[in-house]
Amino acid sequence: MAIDRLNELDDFTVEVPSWAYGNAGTRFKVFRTEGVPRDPWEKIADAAQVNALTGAAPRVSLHIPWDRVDDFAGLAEYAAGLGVSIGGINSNLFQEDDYKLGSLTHVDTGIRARAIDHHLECIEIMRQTGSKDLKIWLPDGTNYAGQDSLARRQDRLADSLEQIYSALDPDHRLLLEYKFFEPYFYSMDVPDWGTSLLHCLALGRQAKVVLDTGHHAPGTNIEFIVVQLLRQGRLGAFDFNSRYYADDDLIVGSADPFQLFRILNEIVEAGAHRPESGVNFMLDQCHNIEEKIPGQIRSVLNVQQATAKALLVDRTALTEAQDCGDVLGAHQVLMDAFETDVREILSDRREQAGLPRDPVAEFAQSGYAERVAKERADGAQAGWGA
Ligand code: PSV
Ligand code: MN
Repeated sequence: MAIDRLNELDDFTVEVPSWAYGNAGTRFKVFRTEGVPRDPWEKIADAAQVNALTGAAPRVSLHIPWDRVDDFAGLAEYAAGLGVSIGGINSNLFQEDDYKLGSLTHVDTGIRARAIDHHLECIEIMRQTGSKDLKIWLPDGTNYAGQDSLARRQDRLADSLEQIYSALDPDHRLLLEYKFFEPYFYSMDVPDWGTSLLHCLALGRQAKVVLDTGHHAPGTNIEFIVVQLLRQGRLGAFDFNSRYYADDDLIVGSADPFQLFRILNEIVEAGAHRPESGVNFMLDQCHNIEEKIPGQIRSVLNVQQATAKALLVDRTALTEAQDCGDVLGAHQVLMDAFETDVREILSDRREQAGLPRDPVAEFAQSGYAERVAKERADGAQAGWGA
């Protein structure tokens, strides 16, 4: 077992989403939780707790307009003071009446221009916050066959993306996320990794694909998609979460830890866990019924554990077994790593780094949750759409 490779975890980090700290729910009910942040500043303060306790979550993604503030440079400075930086800037094209029939794909040039302008605003926010990633999830699609021309929608999308891409700075990236259904159910305009990749290839080197683990049909072999995107140098980022049914947005590694391991095994095999690879390991989750900060800590630890197991895989033995057709032998090498309990080793490593052995327990004892519940008793809590 490749124990010494665990040092490669030293600079393996996970980006957390600002929206994970606000209230969330389903279309049936959004539950309120005491102490939930009321604004982006408080969301960042909560995210900084996750980093302080895990040492592995130094960036926070923002969602615009939810996280719009008057002073973005000030927000980035505030974040830096708490030991974190601003990560990806997520645009939002899913909450405007104008976008009912499409945003970047809309037939009306005025509405398309509005959607493009929103991205120009996001790019300006990137300049002010030092963020390098513009993340676009396109919620456009149709509900009925024949409702619109699938081909012309692609043409309009390509043109809109080109206008956004040309506004990027040379060190910016455009990250295009795909999703096979929802909010539309007959067709989505970026339903799969192939469509996202084709648009990225047409745009240029600064365009990469985002793989959200909840955005595939059941049974999809996600690690295969990871391999293909890495082979093309076009895997820009993950939105990690877990699903049982659809886009459940549950804690990463909770529903299917083996799938998470298989994904990270391909990542490690390709060396893409290293920061130089440019793959941004982000979370995209909602904590509807569980406490949010502990939920985020658990998520970071789950990704770290799966990565540790992937690093433990005896790659020499694996290749040997694979090359001589030893089917069960090769499978066993992988399972040996997956079945290794790495929790104590990771606690030891945290302790050596001056971090708590058990970040979840440490948070519970810290009194932070009780303190913010009092401080934030008044005012409107942040949540879906705010
Ligand atoms: C869409 O389901 C999505 O995965 C996109 O990344 C959005 O920005 C995000 O969820 C909002 O949680
Ligand atoms: Mn996502």
